[in-house]
Amino acid sequence: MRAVPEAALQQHLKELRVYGYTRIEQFLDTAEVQRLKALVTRSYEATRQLQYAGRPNRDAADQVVYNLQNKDKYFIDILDDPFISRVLMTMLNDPYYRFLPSDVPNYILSYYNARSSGERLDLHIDSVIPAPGERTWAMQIAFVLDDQTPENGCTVVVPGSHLSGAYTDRSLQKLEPIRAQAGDLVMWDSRLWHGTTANASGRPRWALIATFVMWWVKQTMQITRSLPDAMYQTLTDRQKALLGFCAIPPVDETQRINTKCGYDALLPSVEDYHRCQTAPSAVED
Ligand SMILES: O=C(O)CCC(=O)C(=O)O
Repeated sequence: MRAVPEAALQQHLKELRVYGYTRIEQFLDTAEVQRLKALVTRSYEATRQLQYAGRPNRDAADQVVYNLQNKDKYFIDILDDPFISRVLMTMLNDPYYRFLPSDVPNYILSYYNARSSGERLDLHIDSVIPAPGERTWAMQIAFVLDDQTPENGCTVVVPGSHLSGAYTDRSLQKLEPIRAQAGDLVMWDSRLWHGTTANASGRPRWALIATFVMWWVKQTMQITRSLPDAMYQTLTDRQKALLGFCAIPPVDETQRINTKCGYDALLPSVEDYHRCQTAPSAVED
């Protein structure tokens, strides 16, 4: 992943604040794109027979590989890039977190999928509720693995709509297509009205979409429960925190009195978290 100069980083932050999205051109080099595409294809083939609950025709609308963090460590490593962390810390770090130093992420991963467009994806927000104002609590980043155009299911946005304080208007006709190239990184405030065009090309349009939230927001998937322990053992403390292991609510006050904690409270294995969550401490009369 290429280094982004400070002046460019400041511009990307300005674009996020004003337009609600920004595009970092050629963030990944060709080898990185190829490596990620090969991993996505392998994961897609490996999960092809899997039924997705609530989606009887799982590939009818689009193709999705869920929970990339469980599939290959490289999917986690790319999230921990210095530029991405700087931007997301600016947007999502809680300055009063206390249990971690102020120069490391305290936001967490909520949802991490690879997606190839199929049918049109209607305008939506992923912040769940709309709200105007400078602060957001959810951000999405897309690693673009195929050139995307209005013909093959590119992302579309309504610039500035993150500040509207309103749910989407799906009848809006004039939408901004993001014509990104393979290797680009697109970042947006999850309050932004966004969707995709239909993919009429007959070819895949893969992008990796990671949703990050402030530490107190409930994760979309139970990332800390489903992560294979073999993967957990390879992670740095910072990566464990990024996946939410420093933001698991305690069972009760004898375990901890805060949802959030620091690296010092991380446990040796995923099994240990399961045990903590299922065995409330015994309180004797
Ligand atoms: O695939 C895309 O470009 C956008 C996906 C999207 O809107 C989402 O994951 O919320």
